[in-house]
Amino acid sequence: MKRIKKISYISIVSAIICTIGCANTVLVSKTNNSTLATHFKGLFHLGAAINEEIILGNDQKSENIVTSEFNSITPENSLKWMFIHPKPNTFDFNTADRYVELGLKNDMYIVGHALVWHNQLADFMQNIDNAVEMQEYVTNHVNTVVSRYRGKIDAWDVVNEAFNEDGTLRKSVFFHNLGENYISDVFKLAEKADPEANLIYNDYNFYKQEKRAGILNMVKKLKSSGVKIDGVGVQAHWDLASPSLDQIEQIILDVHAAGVPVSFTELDISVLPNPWEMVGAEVTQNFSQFEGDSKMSPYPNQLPNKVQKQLAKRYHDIFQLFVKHSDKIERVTFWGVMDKHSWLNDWPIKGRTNYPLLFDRNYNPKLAYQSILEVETKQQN
Ligand code: 9MR
Repeated sequence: MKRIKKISYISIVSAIICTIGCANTVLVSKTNNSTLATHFKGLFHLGAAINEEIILGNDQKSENIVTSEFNSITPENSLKWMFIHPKPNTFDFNTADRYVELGLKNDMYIVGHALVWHNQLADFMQNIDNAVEMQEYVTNHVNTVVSRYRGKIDAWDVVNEAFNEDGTLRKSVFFHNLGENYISDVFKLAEKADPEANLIYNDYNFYKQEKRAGILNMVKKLKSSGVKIDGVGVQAHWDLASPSLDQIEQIILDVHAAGVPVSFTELDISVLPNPWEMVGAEVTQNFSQFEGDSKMSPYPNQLPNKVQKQLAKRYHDIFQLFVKHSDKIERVTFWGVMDKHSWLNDWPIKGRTNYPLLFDRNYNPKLAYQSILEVETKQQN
């Protein structure tokens, strides 16, 4: 079954290549039957974030791609606090349980995303102004959720996006109530609930030197005080030009120097205009005045070949760098499976048509998929 699917991918990809020409030396046609996961096997896990439709079995085509191409999954939304713990004493594990089952059934590296994050938090948590109450809720949340999946979820994004762009701590509701030690306390709670799980700090805009330094100082402090932290998650919501390869390499080197492996946890490449030079993933930013502006969504029907090739080259270059530093990289996860479902169609401007992933709106692999498979690995099968 899988083999048949793979052959059809290859013929589609070859057809695309023939249509647009093979002049670009990067895009030599593929001859072996690798999947993304097998191609990078032994170097790093290859993952995808999956939405609720996939988890619940309502999008069989995406599920087939996920189970044949990837060996790791992250829940795009389904394990976030607002869904899993909506009221003080109410937990809802229906979708989360299905997510974990899917990962176990397919022998995947299962990621939990995310335990403590100021966004997509339950309403009851938003306005707490009492340290004791906050501590009780956080303790209960981490204990209950992590213990439930002990031995099943392999890695947790324990704390997500706790830093400002200048490297200071974000004044979130957690910081407000618990002070700066809340991060180390949450890591300790997570370790207690599942001593074997990989515990990750996850954030965006690591290419900004000040932010990176703030985060990595925290990582070093945790490590030197004996708190278990097993890695840093670099979200990697990038575009065609930024960050530069040098900047990405510096991220890898600096995280490694802080003493932990790096995972690229939310990789996608926007191809749409970004006139404010705004990158990263601050989800509260609002640019509604640009909605419906065709200059801001120039490819409503299809991605021109020229841009398709730019995207493929960009992914190729990035994966070449990942292979070069594979000894420092644990996992690379795409933030979604196919373009139609990407959050980038609605951020930072709603209703655009973006093309950031490896599979197009018809579930077919794009040139970018092919270009990644053409990256030479040190341990080719
Ligand atoms: O992809 C997620 C999207 O469906 C949600 O609407 C959004 C709400 O905050 O969160 C998106 O995922 C975010 C992830 O959980 C954390 N890093 C930034 C991601 C993109 O916003």
